Amino acid sequence: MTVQMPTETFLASAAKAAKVISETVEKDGFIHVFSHLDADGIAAAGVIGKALYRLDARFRIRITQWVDEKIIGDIIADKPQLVILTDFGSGYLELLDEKVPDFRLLILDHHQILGKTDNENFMQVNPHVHGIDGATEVSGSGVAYFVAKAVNPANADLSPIALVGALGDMQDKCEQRKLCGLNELIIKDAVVAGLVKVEKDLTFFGRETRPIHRALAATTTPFIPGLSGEEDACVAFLNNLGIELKDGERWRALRDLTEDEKKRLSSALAEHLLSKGLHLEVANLIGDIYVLNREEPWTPLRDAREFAVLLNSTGRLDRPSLGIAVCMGDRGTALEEANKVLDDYRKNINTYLGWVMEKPERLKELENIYVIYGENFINEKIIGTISSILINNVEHPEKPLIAFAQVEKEGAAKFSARTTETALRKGVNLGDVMQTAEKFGGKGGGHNVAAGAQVPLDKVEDFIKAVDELVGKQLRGEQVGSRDNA
Ligand SMILES: [Mn+2]
Repeated sequence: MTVQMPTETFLASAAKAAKVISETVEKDGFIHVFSHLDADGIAAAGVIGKALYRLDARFRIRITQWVDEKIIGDIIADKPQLVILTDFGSGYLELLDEKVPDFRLLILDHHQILGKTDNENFMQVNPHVHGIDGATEVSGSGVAYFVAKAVNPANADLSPIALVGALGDMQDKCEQRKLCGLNELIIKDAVVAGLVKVEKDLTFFGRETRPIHRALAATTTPFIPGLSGEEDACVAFLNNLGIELKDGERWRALRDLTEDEKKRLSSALAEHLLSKGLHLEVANLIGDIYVLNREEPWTPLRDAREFAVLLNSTGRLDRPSLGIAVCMGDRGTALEEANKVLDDYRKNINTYLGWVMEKPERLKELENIYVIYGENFINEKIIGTISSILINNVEHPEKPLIAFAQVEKEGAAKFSARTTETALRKGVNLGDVMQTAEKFGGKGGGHNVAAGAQVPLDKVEDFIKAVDELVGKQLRGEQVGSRDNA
């Protein structure tokens, strides 16, 4: 008897899913693709979209924030022969089984699995089924990539897009911001195909292509208040440090800086953040950089992390089709438009972060968590980005951060929760914690490291209190949640 390794059984399930896709296309079946609206979801939709396009399939792609009644309604109305859910779905098995049990459904997801179904029309490719960590080892676009590659090995050229998705989901959690696990297989494909180079440096966007002040201004992970998005301020900041911007006539890029200059720069940044009341490990500024070397220098597509921000911006600002088109290869109008959306998005984030920092009651520290009160000022679709940014800057890294925005017309508050490695190691699992929204008439779930929830507006304070308590329990090593197999 041979014992199969997790990677093998995972890849075998991707191959099965690929077969379902190919068979549907052979019968000229109509395919509905639904995907999540963050960078990873858009990348996943781009990967599957391109694979279907190459098969000459009949298909349609929709991007949404949740698996909800709208999706169910679409499926029932249009009766596709196959439904593919990417980057979400595993948290909604019972809902789907209840509402659309007779449809052929393919779930390509990496979120924790909630509930059970033995419906034979449903097939799921999810790393958690195989004991692989979906929070850090493979993303939704990565799962989609393995399926696409099983459909046709030529789809290996979509590997950079899968890396972009993984970085969008902040899966670079291995030592020095490396991607690891199944993501490493994807990197290998991308490097072998000559599409990606991996380098180590300060993780500013455009280390070899942008003048240093512009690289600094373009960087959003970490977000640096007063510098991110503000080129003039970056010029002044670098001047103050005595770092020359030009070498003769030529702009200097990050790769041109001496080791000493880089050291000065990173400690000055740490100090700058501290002066804004934010903390940052200098080590977090240095790491693996994934360069898409076939992309034009100076564009946001050149650096995989920045590419992810561009995709995220199209999703968050209601233009996800631009992001999908870019993933599928459009370097014309769609890219041009997406660049404008990215600009707007950076401005929005600046505004929101400035707003949060303006008054202490907007970022509160409780016993076990931080809470950002976004009120109805912060856009609910951007609340996740804000929490992702600020979790890197909190004073006590063992405390997770939850942020919420109020959506008056839905009578609900939408929460986004993030945590650090430190808290994970101490046993925090936000996916389990957010699930407690159900007790307050809402819903929630996600990953151990990043999760979301929505609850009715009048239950916000109760929910926050419950989350604070649950995280406290997890930090003390107590079991939380009702899930049996996630
Ligand atoms: Mn994802």
